[in-house]
Amino acid sequence: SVQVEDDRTGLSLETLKRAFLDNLFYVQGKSPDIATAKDYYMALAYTVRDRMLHHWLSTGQTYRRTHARTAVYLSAEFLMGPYLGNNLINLGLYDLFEQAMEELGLNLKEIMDQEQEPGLGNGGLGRLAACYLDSMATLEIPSLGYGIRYEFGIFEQAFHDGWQVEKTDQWLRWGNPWEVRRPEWAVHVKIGGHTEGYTDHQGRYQVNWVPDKVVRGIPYDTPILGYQVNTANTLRLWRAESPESFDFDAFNRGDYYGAVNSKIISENISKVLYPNDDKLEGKQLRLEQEFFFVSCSLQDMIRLLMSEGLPLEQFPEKFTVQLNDTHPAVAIAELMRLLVDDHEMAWDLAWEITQKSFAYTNHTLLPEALERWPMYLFGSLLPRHLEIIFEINRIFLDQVRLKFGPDNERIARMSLIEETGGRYVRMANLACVGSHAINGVAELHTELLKETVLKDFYELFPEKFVNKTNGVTPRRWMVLSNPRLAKLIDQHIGTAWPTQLDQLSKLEAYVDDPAFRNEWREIKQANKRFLTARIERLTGIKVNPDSMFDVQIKRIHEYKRQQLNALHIITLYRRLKQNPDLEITPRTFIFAGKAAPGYFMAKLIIKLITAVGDIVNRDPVVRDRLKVVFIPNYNVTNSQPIYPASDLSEQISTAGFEASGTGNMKFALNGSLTIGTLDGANVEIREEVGAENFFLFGMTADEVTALKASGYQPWQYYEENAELKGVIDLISSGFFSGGDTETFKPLIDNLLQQDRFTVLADYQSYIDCQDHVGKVYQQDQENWLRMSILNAARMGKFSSDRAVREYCKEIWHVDPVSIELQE
Ligand code: 26Q
Repeated sequence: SVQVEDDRTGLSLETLKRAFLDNLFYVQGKSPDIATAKDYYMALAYTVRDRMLHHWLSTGQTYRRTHARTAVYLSAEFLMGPYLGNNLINLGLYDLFEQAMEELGLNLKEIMDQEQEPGLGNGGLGRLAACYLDSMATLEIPSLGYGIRYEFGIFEQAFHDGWQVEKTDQWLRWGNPWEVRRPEWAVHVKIGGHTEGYTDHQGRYQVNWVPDKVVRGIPYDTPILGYQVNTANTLRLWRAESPESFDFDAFNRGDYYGAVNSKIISENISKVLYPNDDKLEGKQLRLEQEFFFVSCSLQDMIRLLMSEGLPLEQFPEKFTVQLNDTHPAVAIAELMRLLVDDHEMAWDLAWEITQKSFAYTNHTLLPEALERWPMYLFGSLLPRHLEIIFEINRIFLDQVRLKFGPDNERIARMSLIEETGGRYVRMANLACVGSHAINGVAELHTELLKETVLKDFYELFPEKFVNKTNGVTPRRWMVLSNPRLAKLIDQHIGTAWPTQLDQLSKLEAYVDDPAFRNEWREIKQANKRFLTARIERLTGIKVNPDSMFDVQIKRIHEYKRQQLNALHIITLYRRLKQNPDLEITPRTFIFAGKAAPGYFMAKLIIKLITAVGDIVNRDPVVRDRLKVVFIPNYNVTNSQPIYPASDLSEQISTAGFEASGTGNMKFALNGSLTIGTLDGANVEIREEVGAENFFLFGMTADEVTALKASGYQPWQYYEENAELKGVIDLISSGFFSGGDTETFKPLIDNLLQQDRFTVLADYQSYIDCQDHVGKVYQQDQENWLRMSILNAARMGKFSSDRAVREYCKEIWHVDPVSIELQE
């Protein structure tokens, strides 16, 4: 008899095709003759999702049954990128589905292009959270990610006249097939109001928080598959709604408008992601977001603990909670409140539980990015938490006095409350005091933390400080995004490297193998041709795939120094104008990245780049030797074809300012060479790949500090360097702004007068290094290829699997739990 495979789980080609058409019919309500590209995407997404549910349910059951110790990643941002391709890779079903689609006359890649990625993060910090979820699932680590289900993620970037304009991101417009709404686990979150003291029946003093608003948090769950394992963990994102019963009173008074309006106000909390990733704006709604998702998540953890029949005292054995920067740091006060007020636990025990539960990752050294909230604002939203923070602070400062004596300046610096020039709650201080571990994200960054922003805390708690150098997932950033290179690697060193990235070192044996070298070169060329077509489609600009692809893609920031890159382009352009027959290495300069909408200087840097492109790309003298393109709307989707196609990776931040960087790792992994400063993880990348395979320039962090201490005078560099002066003068003259001398004046004035990020001081070193890069690319192609292979071969350390293993061993003390699929 004929055995028919189940539509939802069967894996034969015939079943996949039938299941896909069934989903198209029964979920989308379409037959192929009227189906749109979006319908095909949705039908395919459901077909893949059906094949994940066994993994997901079995994983949850196993964790509950075994009381598995769980790593919780609390993050205001998760920049997950598109799911479809990644899920197919992790299920091991990519090739099969590609064939099934082909047999239906469809193209898998084109269907994948239909996905609207959830842009629920700004950049590095949010993407790191996503890579860590992938690694935790792959390593079979019981884990939960908690965050916010923003209705509008990071804005979409468009251009008008070379300026960035922002459009709202409508990622949910077509529905999201990857999430499941779980209203049965909704929780209530209080906001505002006041506190009242009372004495309970046992004669103990208690505090009651009487809020003036309550919102309902609804969890939306997304399965996070591990690579080639049965584990499917959960990403749980909270949406804010109004409690059904909340405005009953208003309805009864006949105040229909008021009741509906209060619903709208509640929903505002999860409406939009704040697009700043550097400067803190003390916005009330932002603090409400942070508290909202933290309170929802902690209540949910307590529910899970109790549903396993475990007592509250076991919280730190069941969960270890990683704070992704200070954005969720109010969790420390909220857990204290839940334990002390709601569950009537003694303060000292609650504090022990709290400190045992939390660990804090810092992602920045920029003082203006450190979160601090005006005390009146904090107290008006979270009156009880402010009292709790005062009490934590009182006990903590006694501890400081005990160790250091009456050092009032130290006390003022370490206090959880800033009191000079306005009063603020300092979230980094709260995070340090309430956590048992504090980590930076690269070796240099951790050292600088100990010497600068967290020095006092290091002196008090040296044992809490550890380094955890960032990593990236090789599944998305190689297997999925660079399939040709992944296949070549498979053929030479086997297929274990995606989960044991150190094995890439076996590629070193082939560095002189002519056949392997040829294939390596041809794959890079093919990737460049593919990107070339994409660039033409997106920008209308035709670039030469044989030119060097010189790439800087990341958020636009003065400290990341896209403006330095622009000065180099103008330098080359001037050289060509002065000597049209000059031999130079043909280059395509590729930029992508968003500027925070309120960050004027970052937007001006974008305008400078597009303005230089407009001139250079059209000038016949250049004869296609230089091209400048700005790829719009940088996000995970758009970044994936760029890394595999790049020759040169620009990692040129002022030393001491980029905490780690993770793009730097994606480039090197894909065989791109780095031009970079000794900043963040660049230092460790250079150590791994070898100094001879890395283009180093610029001052060290110590030299930057020393230069500033000695009174940095940027205009002297301008006056003493004729080529630099020529470049700056050309911009000032209005050459790139249609004769208008005002447009770029703020940028130029800033460089000449302040130059906080020492662009002019590093200019010559950068230019010299770039001249060298150009020579090697042009005149020593064999060596370039060798360096490219060695870079990839030596990137094993930068897998997020290594990073997650270190967190597990040294901070979380969580062990893997393997999953058997249940019937
Ligand atoms: C804070 C308060 C209010 C509004 C927004 C914010 C906010 C949001 C996002 C502050 C900072 C961020 C993001 C920071 C970030 O992405 N940092 C990067 O983290 C990466 C992962 O560790 C590092 O590799 C980068 O070096 C670091 O810049």
